[in-house]
Amino acid sequence: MKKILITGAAGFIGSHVARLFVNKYPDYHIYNLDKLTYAGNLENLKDIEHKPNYTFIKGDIVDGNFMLELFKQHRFDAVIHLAAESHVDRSIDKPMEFIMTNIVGTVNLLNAAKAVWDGQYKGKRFYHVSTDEVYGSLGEEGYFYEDTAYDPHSPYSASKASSDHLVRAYHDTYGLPVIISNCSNNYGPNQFPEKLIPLFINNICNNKPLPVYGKGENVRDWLYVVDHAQAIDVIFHGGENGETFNIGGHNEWKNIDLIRVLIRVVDRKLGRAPGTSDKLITFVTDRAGHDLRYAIDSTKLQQKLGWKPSLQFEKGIELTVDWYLNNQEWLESVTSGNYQKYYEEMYGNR
Ligand code: NAD
Ligand code: TDX
Repeated sequence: MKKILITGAAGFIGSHVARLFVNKYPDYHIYNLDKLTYAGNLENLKDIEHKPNYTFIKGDIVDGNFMLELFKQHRFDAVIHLAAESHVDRSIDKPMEFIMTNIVGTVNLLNAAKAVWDGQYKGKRFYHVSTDEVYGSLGEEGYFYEDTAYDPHSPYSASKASSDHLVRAYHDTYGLPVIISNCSNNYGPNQFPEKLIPLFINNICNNKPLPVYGKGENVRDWLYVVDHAQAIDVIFHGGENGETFNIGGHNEWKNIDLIRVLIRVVDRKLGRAPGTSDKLITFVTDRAGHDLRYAIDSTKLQQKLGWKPSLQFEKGIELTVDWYLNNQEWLESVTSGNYQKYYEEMYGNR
């Protein structure tokens, strides 16, 4: 049985990746290693937590000794590394946690894999999940390609860029069998309500202001989270060591246009007259270092491994809004800290 360590699988994207792997590959054992920060929530995994091929381990990737001992104990065949501090605004406020988790934590994982695999790399894989933000910002035209030079602007994106460089360095220097993907903005169920789409759905429901940074003219390329999980599956199994793949939806939206779609869909589902929530739009001071535009070219992934996004954006937004409207308890528990209680009840002091 293949033993796969997925880091950060109590978070947004990680939970979708863990669900896909646990259900699709009964002959793999999935170990979810997560610190359970504010962003990690075991309720995201309720439907798989009792499966025989799934184990949760609470731990911090910043603790290098702990990571090494864990590797020695379980002798993982592969790592899919998603654990990170992931919110740009928090990185502007408090960069150090991003440096520790995203850079030091990644190096700890690389060191543990290197030590335990000890040059026996056949059948081994270290998959690092990264972001398109490492490439910096585009103007009105053009795309990010796999060989676009790195040019990060926020502490978050600089910490992810740094971790990408280190992962490649361990491949080039020690031969570690690594693979990297850089994905555009994800949206969908289970995203913590600090990111644009879930925050604004929640605020529209509660008639709270919608804080649009600057003029709302920044552009993001949105991908449904399950499509990202499927891309990770395809790359994990079909990519070659040392390769990079860009993942994106070819689905660019100016923030203000996306916000108007959200307002229209949420108002309709709540039985409000069209345009009711337009008045909630509130232009606020721009984010410092705010990247203007991200757009991914994922031709390599589509042509080489046959992946493509499965969902039209309109359908994805309907599914996402429905999920948040039907999961008010989840929203309350992730924002109130109740999930900590859930964790203690479920897992005690393990
Ligand atoms: P998230 O913030 O929802 O989840 C991160 C998870 O990592 C949480 O469960 C958290 O508890 C865990 N974690 C944080 N610090 C840890 C530590 N020190 N040790 C162990 N676990 C720790 O993030 P997400 O949006 O699901 O992103 C997952 C990964 O994908 C990140 O690496 C991120 O950079 C990347 N990514 C995200 C997006 C996006 O749009 N959200 C796009 C491209 C790439
Ligand atoms: O309140 C807000 N108002 C606003 O105008 C928030 C939270 C965001 N925005 C803008 C900033 C961005 O232009 O919306 C856009 C999207 O913002 P976020 O949801 O914070 O995402 P972004 O900064 O683009 O980064 C995301 O995509 C890449 C993820 O958070 C990263 O983890 C991922 O790597």
